Amino acid sequence: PRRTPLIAGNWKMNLDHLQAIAFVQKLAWNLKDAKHDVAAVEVAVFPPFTDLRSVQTLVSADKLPIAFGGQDLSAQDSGAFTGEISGAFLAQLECKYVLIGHSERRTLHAETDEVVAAKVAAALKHNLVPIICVGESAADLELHGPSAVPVAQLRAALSGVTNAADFVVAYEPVWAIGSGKAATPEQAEQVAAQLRLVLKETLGQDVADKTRILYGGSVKGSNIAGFMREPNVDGALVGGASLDIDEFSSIVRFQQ
Ligand code: G2H
Repeated sequence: PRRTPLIAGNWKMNLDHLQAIAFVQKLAWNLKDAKHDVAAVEVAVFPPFTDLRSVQTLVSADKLPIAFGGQDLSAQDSGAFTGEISGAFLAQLECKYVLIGHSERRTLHAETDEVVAAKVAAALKHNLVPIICVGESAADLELHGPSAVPVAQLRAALSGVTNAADFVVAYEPVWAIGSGKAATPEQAEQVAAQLRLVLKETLGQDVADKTRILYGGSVKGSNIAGFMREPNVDGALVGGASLDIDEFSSIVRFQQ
């Protein structure tokens, strides 16, 4: 089954709103220059919350072929939750996607599988497409092998999901994040195939066939093509290399 590849740039806590505007303008220019076909490869950016309004304004004014989303959301809709951002707010800003359960949220903000599942439900409620991030640490890898932890995390995240839901899975081995030491395409494929089996078991063959599974962890222009050749890898979640306009553009053009 054909799945449209997705190249997603997770800016993390980088690029203020002026830098965000400059970046999106340059990215749009590069895509136009390369006659980029979004039907062939979808491009998305995940700026800090404070940049989203600027990105939305640029994208909607010029109908740019760039999707965007938040790096997190609250499981709640509104109320006394100081510092939190609701899925309703993200949807109002025309976010298409939202990252959920990134390893930095899981480790630095103690997000459990239950919290992740609640956030997935909140995203779907507000018609956002969750990008559910899963991945094992170096210690997990040694103790349980490559796919046990990501498989368990995905099962937990999907516990409240219905058959019709549109979502994306991102496999990001924690040992490969920001380390410069990416997984091999074969390692990524092995886990992605296991994750697709989970999709089939929990939500059926159609969902397993249509759902995109991304690889993340030290993706760059020089290694993207190898990942994209794998049958179960449908794109990439890019951190550090998504902040460099030339590097990110070369990742988007992985087919050339
Ligand atoms: C993993 C990834 C993007 P990087 O966190 O989500 O970051 O590409 O810097 O390893």
